[in-house]
Amino acid sequence: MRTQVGIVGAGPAGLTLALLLQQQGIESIVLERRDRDYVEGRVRAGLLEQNTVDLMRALGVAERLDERGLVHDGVYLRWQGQTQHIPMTELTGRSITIYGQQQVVRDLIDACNERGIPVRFEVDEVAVHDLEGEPRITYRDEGGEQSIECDLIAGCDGFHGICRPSIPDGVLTEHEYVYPFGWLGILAEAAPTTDELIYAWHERGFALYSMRSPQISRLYLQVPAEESIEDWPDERIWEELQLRLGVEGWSVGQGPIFEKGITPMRSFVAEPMQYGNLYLAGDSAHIVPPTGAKGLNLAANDVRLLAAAIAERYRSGDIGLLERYSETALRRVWRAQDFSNYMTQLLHRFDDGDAFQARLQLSRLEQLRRSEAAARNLAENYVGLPASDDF
Ligand code: RFL
Ligand code: PHB
Repeated sequence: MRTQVGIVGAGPAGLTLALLLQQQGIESIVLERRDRDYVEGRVRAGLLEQNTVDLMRALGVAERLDERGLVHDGVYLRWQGQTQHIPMTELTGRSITIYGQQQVVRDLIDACNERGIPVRFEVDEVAVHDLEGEPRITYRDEGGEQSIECDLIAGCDGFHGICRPSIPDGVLTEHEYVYPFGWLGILAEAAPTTDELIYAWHERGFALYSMRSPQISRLYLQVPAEESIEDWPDERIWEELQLRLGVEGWSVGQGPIFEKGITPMRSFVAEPMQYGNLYLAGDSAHIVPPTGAKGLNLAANDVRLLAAAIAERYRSGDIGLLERYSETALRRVWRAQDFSNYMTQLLHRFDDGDAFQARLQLSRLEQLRRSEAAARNLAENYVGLPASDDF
């Protein structure tokens, strides 16, 4: 088999890349280890920056997103019984949209199917070879051993994928910070009792009130990193959410919980995001803590830049954009790392509630209330700085 671009991983990065390439007349094959139901069922992110929504529209895959996405013009910060609204759109002219990653992935897979892009699910033993020369991908499916020759490989196989570890030792610099806590996340059949997301600072730890639809709430609690989900029966989750998010005369809307899990939190960047003819995109190259809601949006931005660079190579033979792909993508990656770290440091309980750190956090929250410049800085990063050729 032969194709122009071999894509490993059918998450948001791999699928979006395949569609972007096809728009430029470039062929690709997407290889995915899991089955389609598993990929579409994974509950993850839910907040799309305007840049990501624009990209989905440009790809012609935003019909359901435009119909069902919840457009938000601000968020609330809550601490010690007070609530501060950050009017994102007023401060930046941009908005965010709540639309589940599960829905994004389903829409992307449907579009690949309709447009005849091959996405092979349930392939085993994927391996990449000859990255410095004419690259090849091998894998096993029900027909036995398979091999695909290609011009370029896109490693869109997430943090635990095989592409990044296939780069020879000594090439990558890996930066990593693992936080001493995780997020327990739930989906509940409960109408949200808030119009915008609420990020709450609390002595007992951080909590976030998000949503998926007018009937479905998505909520998160900071928990210790080693926490087991068995220790969190539904009643305990609701009790803790009410304690951390509740204010006088108002409470979190409750309903049956139909999904719950704990996600560890880390910051990670591997650089450069390329080696020979292998290009990394999305979680395979970087992980951010979810407090800034950047993971999915960074994946979308990486492949926007990568697709443009690949298209330029085929159109004119100029490989300048490809050579600069990593440098360009990393500008936004590091901006998002800093912002995600800032949001995490601002809102989480660290070091057993160290009183000095807590006072610093409260002072920063107070500054967001008093200073429009501080609020605007948060808003600009949160909604995402506008996409361009070099950012
Ligand atoms: P993905 O979505 O992980 O997709 C990678 C795909 O590659 C497949 N794969 C392989 N395929 C073939 N061969 C192999 N050897 C393979 N190894 C792996 C995988 O099965 C998968 O289908 O990465 P991508 O496309 O870069 O997209 C990135 C986003 O998914 C990610 O940044 C966000 O979901 C991060 N994230 C969150 N971000 C937020 O902004 N808000 C959140 O609330 C939030 N929650 C989460 C998250 C990530 C999580 N993970 C990765 C553990 C919750 C979780 C549980
Ligand atoms: C979500 O809705 O899942 C979500 C929203 C905002 C975040 C993280 C997750 O910062």
